[in-house]
Amino acid sequence: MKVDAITLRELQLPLKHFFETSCGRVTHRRIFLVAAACEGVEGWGECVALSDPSYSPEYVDGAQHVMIHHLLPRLVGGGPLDAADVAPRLAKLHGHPMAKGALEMAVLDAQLRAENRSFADFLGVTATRIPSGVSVGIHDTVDELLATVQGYVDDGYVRIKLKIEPGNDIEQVAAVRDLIGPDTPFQVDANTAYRRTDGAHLRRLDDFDLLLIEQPLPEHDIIGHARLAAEIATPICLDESLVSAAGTADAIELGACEIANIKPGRVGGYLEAVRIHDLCVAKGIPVWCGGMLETGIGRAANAVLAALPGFTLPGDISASTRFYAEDIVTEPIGITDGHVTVPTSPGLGFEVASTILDSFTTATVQAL
Ligand code: SMG
Ligand code: MG
Repeated sequence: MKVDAITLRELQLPLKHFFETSCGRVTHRRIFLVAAACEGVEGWGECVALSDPSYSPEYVDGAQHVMIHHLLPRLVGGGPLDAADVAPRLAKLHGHPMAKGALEMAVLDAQLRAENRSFADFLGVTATRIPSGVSVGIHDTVDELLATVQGYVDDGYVRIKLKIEPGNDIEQVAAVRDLIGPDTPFQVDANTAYRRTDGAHLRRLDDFDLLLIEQPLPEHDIIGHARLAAEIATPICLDESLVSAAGTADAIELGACEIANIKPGRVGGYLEAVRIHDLCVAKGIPVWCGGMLETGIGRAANAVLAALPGFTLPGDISASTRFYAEDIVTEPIGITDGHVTVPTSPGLGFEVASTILDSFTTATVQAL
């Protein structure tokens, strides 16, 4: 396909309730979308970078800058392309998987729409629904936390994930486990908040029968995660550390990654996400699909990816209404019996509602 034009859009979406992690508190989500016009069809990509580099080195302004000044000239300089050409064309440019992944996503969406083909068909998935888990932020009080968790249990979510950090961990985990009972799948996410010396403290989490602890240590500390995996019984799951299939293979070999959180945006796009899925299946490592507070655009595509057979644990693919009062797609992701229906419409599985989109758009850049 020939890429005729690329439009970058920025949106400001207020969160229904603040979302706090050990990285900080988010009250609004700055959403960065890429629209690729290719031979009469339009494809959309959602860049998962946050507004500041608190979760990963990438952030919205940086992603836009690198896209405009470095990625796009290389991408279109090579002539017509399809989604599989995006990563190889950009490979000489280091890093920036979130910006690269958003471009690949837009091209893939356009390509599938041009072929009148669904992402589900492209991936060969057969599951029609996937289990839905919810990610719960750090709260000011345990009572407020329990009220929030009870609400999600009532909504039908099949798995609870709780954000933790030093000082907001054992007591909160014990209270939530007590509330949801022994049978509800439960996991925690530290977003790099602990250090190698915290092994004895984190071992206390072994009492609560958690599915996993996600990214306890800093992203580059693969050896530290391997040592921690030997020290505690709760399985170690990596999130921030995994930015490529090659790095994931190394982390698995070193014993640092007993479970993998796959976020397409974090690893450079859906095609690399599939490669990580395939690698983990081959190595016997369970995977699940993470979330980055995406709009219905990213959520729909994630719901298709998570229907691949290696995704044996519920993902952070909650309803569109979990974070936002309004969504920018025509059919927001909904939960029925704790499950999300796998979208099967042509493209990545969503239709953008242009009037709602326009009402939240704060900036538009004609990048190409
Ligand atoms: O989209 O449901 C979602 C958010 C899930 O907790 C979530 N994401 O580390 O896994 C994670 C966080 C990253 C974003 S907040 C800093
Ligand atoms: Mg995480």
